[in-house]
Amino acid sequence: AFLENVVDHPIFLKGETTTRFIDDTKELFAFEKRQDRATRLLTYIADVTVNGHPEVKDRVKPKPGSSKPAPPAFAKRAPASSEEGAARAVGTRQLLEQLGPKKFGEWMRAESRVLVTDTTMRDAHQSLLATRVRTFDIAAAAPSYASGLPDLLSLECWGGATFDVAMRFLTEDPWERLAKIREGAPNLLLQCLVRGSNGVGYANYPDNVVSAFVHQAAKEGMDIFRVFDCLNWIENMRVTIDAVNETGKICEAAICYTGDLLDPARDKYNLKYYVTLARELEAAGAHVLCLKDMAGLLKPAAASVLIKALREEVGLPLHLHTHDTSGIAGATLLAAVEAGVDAVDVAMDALSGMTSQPCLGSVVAALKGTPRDTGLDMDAIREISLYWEAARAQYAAFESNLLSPASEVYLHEMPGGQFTNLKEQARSMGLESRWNEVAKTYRDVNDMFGDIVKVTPTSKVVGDMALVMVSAGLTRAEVEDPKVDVSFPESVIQLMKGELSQPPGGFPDRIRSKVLKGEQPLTERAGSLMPPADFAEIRKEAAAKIDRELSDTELASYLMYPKVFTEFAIAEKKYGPVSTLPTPIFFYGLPAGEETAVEIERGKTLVIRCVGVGETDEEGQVKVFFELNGQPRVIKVPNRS
Ligand code: BTN
Ligand code: 3PY
Ligand code: ZN
Repeated sequence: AFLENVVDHPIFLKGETTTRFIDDTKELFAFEKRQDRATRLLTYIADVTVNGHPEVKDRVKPKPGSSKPAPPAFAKRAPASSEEGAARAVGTRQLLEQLGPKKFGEWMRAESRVLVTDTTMRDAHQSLLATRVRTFDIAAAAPSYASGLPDLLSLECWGGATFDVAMRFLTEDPWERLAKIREGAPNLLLQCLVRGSNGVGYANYPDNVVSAFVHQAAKEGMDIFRVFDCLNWIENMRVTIDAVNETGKICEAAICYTGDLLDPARDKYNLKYYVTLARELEAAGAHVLCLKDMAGLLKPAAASVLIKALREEVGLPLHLHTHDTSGIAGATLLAAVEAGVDAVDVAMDALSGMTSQPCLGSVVAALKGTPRDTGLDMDAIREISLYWEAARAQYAAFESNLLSPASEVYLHEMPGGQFTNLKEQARSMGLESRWNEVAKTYRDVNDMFGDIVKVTPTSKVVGDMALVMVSAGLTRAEVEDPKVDVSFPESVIQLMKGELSQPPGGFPDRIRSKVLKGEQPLTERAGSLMPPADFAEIRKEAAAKIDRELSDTELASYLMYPKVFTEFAIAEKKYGPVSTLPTPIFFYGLPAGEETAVEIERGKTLVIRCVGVGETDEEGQVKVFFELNGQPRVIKVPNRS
């Protein structure tokens, strides 16, 4: 059919085919490109059907017969009227466009409603499902939020660990995810998490890399940048804060909460500490201040004291982020509301609780009829939550076995996203029965490092060290003893050198000098000592690796994760746009006799049916028989199982 189309084409018939023929008749060749994508997807489906997906190997399977997640459709409704109702024609996104970031912050602070951020698309699945929720399921929910919950402040949907995991484990492009959410929810602010000069990675990047990343994300539709540093070192946040301010988007600077504000024995992190940071962040150019309780350590009584003080001492609106690991975070949120917090983070019911955020629906219900009513619609919440419940069922492989709240979090202080991960890591090292020891050792490492803020990447370093100590049977005293030989993980060496961030006054001498073996740590910010990345040169280097040119977003990915991006791009070339496959097919393939419709781009759908899987031949190859849009297709893949 292709050849006939070509030879029948008027240009061809007129004998005017030149080297421009392909350029001038793209419609013919678009067909071939489509065909190619289909073949690649069939190859992927054949492979995963025969061999399984490595990410779910030996893991719990979803319950058979689970219902397909169907995002609810709502009739378009305007946001609830408020004094600014008229100005807020559509949603917070339009309000930001009208007001600009500074006035937007003032609006937040003046608003009597508690403003609500839904974290389901980022922190909730990062904390409950090892960050594995795919673009397919995330993007599908965006229009439901846009129409059903137009009064939300924002959707936290990007950054943090999602950037890395998307490429590394899900073979998908994080920028494509952002574009799809942006398209699906044009009225809501989109929010992301950036680790200051550690970008969305695990150590400092050159300043121009971090800055370019922020500019690119703003260009692709990101609105609120929540910026933090893993040791609350503001110097490590300035480049990011400045970059956000250059874009005209909202700079939400975060203070990480740790320790126990009301414990006089733990006075390193006292009220003065937080208030000083808050003032400095306000002066640094923040529009919103976030209190980021990444481990869920903020108790209700402490929240009352801290929120009141921060609101009195700075003029910025205050956004509270917490985790429900201890089971008491709902009470913390209500205490914070009472104390005047402007905005809170919650996760949609079906992905809330435990190491995730408190339950959105319950918080909304608790505030109904009070002066600080959120204005959010309970029916819409229930329907959207039902969608997430069905979506979550597809990720059974990534569920942790955490069945109840855990007050032990006050001992180890692990961030929500790390708790279940580290438990799993300990399990895979055969340390499952020794979890209490791991938890206790994690705390010992914290103390040995000088009682530090633990959040990515410092939390990972503490976890690495704790696992080394438990598996080698080393105590803190032994690790600190100059006479005992310890092989420190690379991440610990990096931390002590100052490549991630720096605590005020540096790390304790005892451990630092032992880890660095006399080498001097950095005294300046690591990123400031790195030469600026030569974007043109790096673009060339990357293009050579993947054998094609890179878009600007791809270059931004490569700059953050050169190896991970390269492997992703090569896998994408081989398997096509796997992000368009429904999740059960992505992880488990297509059983014989089943059919699926795959929309590879808007309006272009492939109907794929698996007819059967053949025997393995002498060369170890298996034929998988498909129908593609009704036409028979056979794909041969190696049997690696
Ligand atoms: C990658 O290699 O970066 C992408 C992961 C895709 C793995 C596919 S899934 C089907 C097949 N089975 C494997 O073990 N690997 C491939
Ligand atoms: C991240 O950096 O990914 C976090 O979620 C920190 O809390
Ligand atoms: Zn969090």
